[in-house]
Amino acid sequence: MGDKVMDLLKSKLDKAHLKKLETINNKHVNEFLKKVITLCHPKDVYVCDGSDRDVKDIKDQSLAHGEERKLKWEGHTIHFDGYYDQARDKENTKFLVSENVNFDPNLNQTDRKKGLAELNEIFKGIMKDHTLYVLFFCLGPTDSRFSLPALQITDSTYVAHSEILLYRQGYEQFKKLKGSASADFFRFLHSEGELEGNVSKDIEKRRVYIDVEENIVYSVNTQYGGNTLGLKKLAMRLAINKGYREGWLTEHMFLMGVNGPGKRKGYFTGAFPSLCGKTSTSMLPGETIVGDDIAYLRIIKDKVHAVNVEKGMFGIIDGVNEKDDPILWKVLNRPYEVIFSNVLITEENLPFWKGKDPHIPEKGFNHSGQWYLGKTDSKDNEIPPAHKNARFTVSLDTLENVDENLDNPKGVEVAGIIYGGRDSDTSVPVEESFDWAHGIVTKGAALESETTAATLGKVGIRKFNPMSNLDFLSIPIGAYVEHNLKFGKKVSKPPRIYSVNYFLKDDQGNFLNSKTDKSIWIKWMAWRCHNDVKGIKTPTGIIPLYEDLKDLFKKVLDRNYTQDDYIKQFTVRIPENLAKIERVVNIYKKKVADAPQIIFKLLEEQKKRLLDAQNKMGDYISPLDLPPVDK
Ligand code: SPV
Ligand code: MN
Repeated sequence: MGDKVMDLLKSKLDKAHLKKLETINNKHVNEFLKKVITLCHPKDVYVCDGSDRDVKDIKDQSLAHGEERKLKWEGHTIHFDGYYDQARDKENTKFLVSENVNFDPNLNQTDRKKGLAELNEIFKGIMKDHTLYVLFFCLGPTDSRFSLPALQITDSTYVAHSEILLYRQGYEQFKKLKGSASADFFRFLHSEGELEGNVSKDIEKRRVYIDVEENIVYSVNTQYGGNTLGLKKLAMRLAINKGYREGWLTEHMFLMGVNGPGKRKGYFTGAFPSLCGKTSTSMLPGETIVGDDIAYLRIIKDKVHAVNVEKGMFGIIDGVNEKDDPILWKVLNRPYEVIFSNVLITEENLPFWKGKDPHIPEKGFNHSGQWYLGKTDSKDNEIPPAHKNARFTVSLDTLENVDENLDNPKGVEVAGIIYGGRDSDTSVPVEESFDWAHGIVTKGAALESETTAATLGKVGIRKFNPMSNLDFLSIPIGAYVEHNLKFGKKVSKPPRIYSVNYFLKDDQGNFLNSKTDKSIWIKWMAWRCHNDVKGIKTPTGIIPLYEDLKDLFKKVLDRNYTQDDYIKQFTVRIPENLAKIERVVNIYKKKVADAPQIIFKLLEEQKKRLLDAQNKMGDYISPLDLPPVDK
């Protein structure tokens, strides 16, 4: 068997590439590659060992194929995804589930045998005109308890190049696996399929199928990063399942350092659905970034530690501007290595996106082809210059605010966990939970958010999204919540849990917060974690005292924060909070067969506190009328 595998590989790979595989000497890698070659018939095979030479080859080939084009600044390139391939395709992203397995009906799935047969058909001969790239990466820092080796096979140089920017090289780690009896690494197979004008043509055969039994994800006939970058949201689904079995967490979270008085720094993770301010929070001025999208959390010596699974950023570019995003601005407007996707190329060969400049170009080239102001698509919708979900990809080490612990194998100790969503009428801008279980249930598991452009479909509809992780769950929702609850109970002093809401509006529909206020909420949370400030107890948690915020606004933003603003932002909205509890309880009752009882218990207690307060003080309670807490 082994010999047959090597014979096939010898016939398909030239000597130099074969040698790179032989050095790794892993039969699971070889067997998987043989299967893929036999199925997909690539024209040739490129094995990337992560060396500067190989990395350069891949970037050069991406330009030569036209998957990326050069922009004006050295190092800047642009890639386009097809017009209908601009976001994660939730409908066609499915778990492959074996007949006898009882899988949560809330998670999109298909019969494993049928799914594999369908993939077999779709992948057959699909790479006949393409080079197949084999890449080795490591999820999490290398040489760490958090490290997970990952093998990416793709025929897209854009995917390969993006992953080189986004993930740590794992060739050395694969060498160390030598002789291991099991295929204890994640595998990702991607093909962009046939191209037309450099974009995937057979979009109706776009599939992302996840096989948690074998730790393999298949992605085909798509290019958009969220569907194709194996180590991003595809690996996340596998890692959630693995962490569940092994007692650790994979979360849709940024990870950042928040500077307190003196040299004190506290680390926070934050889970927000896509397009809700996750990246901009992790990039707040004066603080440091470890990661902006995915974190692994493990317990080390009675403390919760976290790492960034990635080492780069696949960030949303919409709205990025010089004033609000000075650090990103520099990277996006000087000669750094950046892959732009789905922005407009102007006549000066510069990228353009909404928010870059008030002056909108009259014409250019974008994801719809040649573009001019007023151009409409087949459904008569006006095509904006850049897609709302247009992105930039950079390595975090190009950012001047990158945290010193990015690659620390131990990760960083987590002081606080934040949950945030797009919520126009219910939650206050920042609030601390009473304890771990209260936070996990009422802030994490009860999270809702108004939809955005990061997935295909309508925007502006309130959606249930526990821990912002619903799209990526590979275990039943109830089990996932329970797993979170248990995780915090294993340590004597778990991180504090917060909610934030940047999207609260008044009755007239005006936002009650400005973009920069985020800095204040995060500083307040850091102060709270160190017992520097007291708070006010409301039926739903602990909120800041006016004086502390006033002090922080002055110190951090040099702004006078008025009591009037405070009252508007921190008024407890009882009817909206009650309605939210009802919605969430209903979902857990009707849809989540395995919902732990504690969810109902804690939500019921919260409801009772809200009703008591309503009886005494009415529907809308000013924070000034509520009592401060002792600690
Ligand atoms: C998100 O949508 O949450 C992202 C981008 O971080 S994607 O890779 O599409 O998931
Ligand atoms: Mn994300």
